[in-house]
Amino acid sequence: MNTSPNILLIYTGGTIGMIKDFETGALIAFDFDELLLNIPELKQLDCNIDTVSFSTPIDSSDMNVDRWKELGDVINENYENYDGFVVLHGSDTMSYTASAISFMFENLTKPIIFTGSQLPIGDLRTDAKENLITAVQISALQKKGKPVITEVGLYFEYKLLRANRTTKINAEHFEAFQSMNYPALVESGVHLKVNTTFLRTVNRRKKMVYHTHFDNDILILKMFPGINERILEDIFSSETIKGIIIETYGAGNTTTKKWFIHLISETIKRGVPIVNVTQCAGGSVEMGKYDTSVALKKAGVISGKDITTEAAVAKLMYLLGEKLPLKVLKTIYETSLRGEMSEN
Ligand code: ASN
Repeated sequence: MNTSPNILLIYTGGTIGMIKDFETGALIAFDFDELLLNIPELKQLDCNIDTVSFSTPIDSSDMNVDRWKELGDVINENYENYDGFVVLHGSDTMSYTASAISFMFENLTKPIIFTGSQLPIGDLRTDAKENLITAVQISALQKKGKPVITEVGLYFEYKLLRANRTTKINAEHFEAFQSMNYPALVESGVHLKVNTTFLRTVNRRKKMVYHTHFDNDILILKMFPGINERILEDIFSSETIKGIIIETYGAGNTTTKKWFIHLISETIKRGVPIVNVTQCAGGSVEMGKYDTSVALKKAGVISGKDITTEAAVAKLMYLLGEKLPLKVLKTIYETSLRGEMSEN
């Protein structure tokens, strides 16, 4: 009997599977079978790999809520039949999709590993082969017949990171992602070093719950000195917006101008949640630490703590989709659900 782990490889698009369009010179997505032909090494791995592809592979800049669901559905429908999942995805929005998938799957007991590459798989200097082969290997890691990784991870350039802690920080280097506020889960050198203490633990008795209602009526607002009152009034008065993320300075600071604080508190009073996330790559929002954020706290702004903007977007869409009363949404938002923020 073949007891090797069964892995489902899902191709959504991205540079990893692209070729040059001879007419325009631009990179376009191509057929998944050709991608596999470029990596015969996959056959040598000690696992059974099945593959499935988006009918039209896309550049990840075209990802959206419907496609997150399309991807989630593939995983959900195959959840019982596989020991692990590897998702090939463009790097540009990989952190957003992987964060969204982490919220979609509650009580995950299997790995969902995202990977991609900076250079197409057919390129001589490609980083795609190492990324893909190691991502598959990691997804197949087992201890006593059970998967070692039981969360959504992102593997790129020798590191497995918790996906909802990542940000794409480089469009040039092979090391394209960073996780400033949480250490690597696995490091790939001569050996695969699993940092067991940082892995998410699971309660296998709890049933996996698949959530699909993501509400994208949201906005990210980045603070900058000189931000314009009239423009903000126009935007905040929109009836369409159901949630706002403000990217603030440092530990969660904004201008203390009266009009701004008034706008924030009136918007929250209207029932629109506002989340405070820092513009800094590392560190945490601490409302009340400086005088400049005391008023935000009083107005009922939600603390995003040390969450990334990518995970903040996915979490807000997820919780809005759950149609919770504002108070409950605030409490749940400030709680770590999938390891996306530190507890304190
Ligand atoms: N534009 C590509 C994408 O995100 C970038 C990549 O995959 N490296 O689909």
